[in-house]
Amino acid sequence: MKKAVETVLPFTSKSSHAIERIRADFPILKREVNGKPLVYLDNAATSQKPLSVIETLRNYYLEDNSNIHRGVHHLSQKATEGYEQGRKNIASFIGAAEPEEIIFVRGTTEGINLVAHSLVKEMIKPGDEILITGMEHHSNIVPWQIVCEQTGAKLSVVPINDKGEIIFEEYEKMLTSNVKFVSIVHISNSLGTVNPIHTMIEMAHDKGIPVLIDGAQTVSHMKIDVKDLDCDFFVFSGHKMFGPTGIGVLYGKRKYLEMMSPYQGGGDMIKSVTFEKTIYNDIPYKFEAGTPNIAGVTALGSAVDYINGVGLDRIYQHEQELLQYATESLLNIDGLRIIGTAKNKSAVISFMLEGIHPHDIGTIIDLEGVAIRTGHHCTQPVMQRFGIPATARASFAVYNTKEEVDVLIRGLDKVKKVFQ
Ligand code: 7TS
Repeated sequence: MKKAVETVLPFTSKSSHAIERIRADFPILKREVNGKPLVYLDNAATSQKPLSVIETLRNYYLEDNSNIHRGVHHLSQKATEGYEQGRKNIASFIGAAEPEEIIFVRGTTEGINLVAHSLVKEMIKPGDEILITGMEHHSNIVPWQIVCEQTGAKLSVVPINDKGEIIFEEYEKMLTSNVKFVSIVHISNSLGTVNPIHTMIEMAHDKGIPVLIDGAQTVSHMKIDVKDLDCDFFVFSGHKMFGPTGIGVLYGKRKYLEMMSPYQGGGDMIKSVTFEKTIYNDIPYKFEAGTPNIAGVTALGSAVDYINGVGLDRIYQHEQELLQYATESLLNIDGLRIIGTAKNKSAVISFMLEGIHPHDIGTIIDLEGVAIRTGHHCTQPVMQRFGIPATARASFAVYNTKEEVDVLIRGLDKVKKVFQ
């Protein structure tokens, strides 16, 4: 597999050369939108893809396309190799004890649903509680509501403060013996809050409660070690970490994965089938029924190589600089309010402009080639908490620059002029 970043350059925001090298890896960043150079600030929704990932996809279909785990012929072996290499890459990327603890799913959403249905639904009783926080994405709310509806359990929600931080004393109080499962987001996609999950996991474990972490906004921005965190499950999506859409990861501790029921039945997830009885396959295959997204996993392995090539420490440092610069620049705009002012934030900034609907901001700024997200960001309860219908959101990745922040600010000045 080709590494896209071969030379390590000194990497700070002042080192525009290093960023230019990274930008050159992402062909889409060269395109224009509405006659202006694209300024892509919607990375929390999905990241752009480096050429190495695109080439891996292309090469897979050009050279190796075949089904996996079931053929002795050369192509099937090559395809299986690429797929299982993807699993190994992901396992070492997040510090899993073994590749068997990595289950490939469609994305964060499917990973959470899998745990909800194959584990929690089966162990939870009427009167038990599932605990989440007030800043979850809908995909970490609705699956639990479905489980609660079907079992008579209760969904409890830890409140957040005006900065968009978890109220810790409440979390502590709410971790009662009724709670049978905790599912929390690491980084909020609408507020940018980075939750202190290490401590939160420890507190839940002190009471013997397993914990799932929604890492959708984490893995391409911050180093994760699931062994060090000691989380029981960790889920994320490939498309937010420079990989393709339609592929995601569920990490689970072996002891849980082994006790869980299969999520779907079909080919590959079995050892033997008779009409009387089916013996399920070992993990991870027990959870990967049917032909999986072979190209997606292979290319995800390549995305991991890409991130490792750039280095997560340097990515984090650059994005924090962008966050600080963008926050200061935005706050210079009269009538601009930032929603989500936690002490520990990722480079995601939700904001409102007094008297202007976020959708109008998004539409007008698009004419300047700037892509930001507007709406509730699939976190309607967060909007309700802050008493707002929607926000405009700029979210950054390693390839973004301070110059792009300046384009955003100039665009917002134009938006204000239109509405004056
Ligand atoms: N959890 C978080 C924290 C997310 O940000 C998202 C997607 C998901 C779960 C669901 O991920 P999926 O890949 O299964 O869809 N967040 C966003 C967003 O902020 N804008 O579009 C998708």
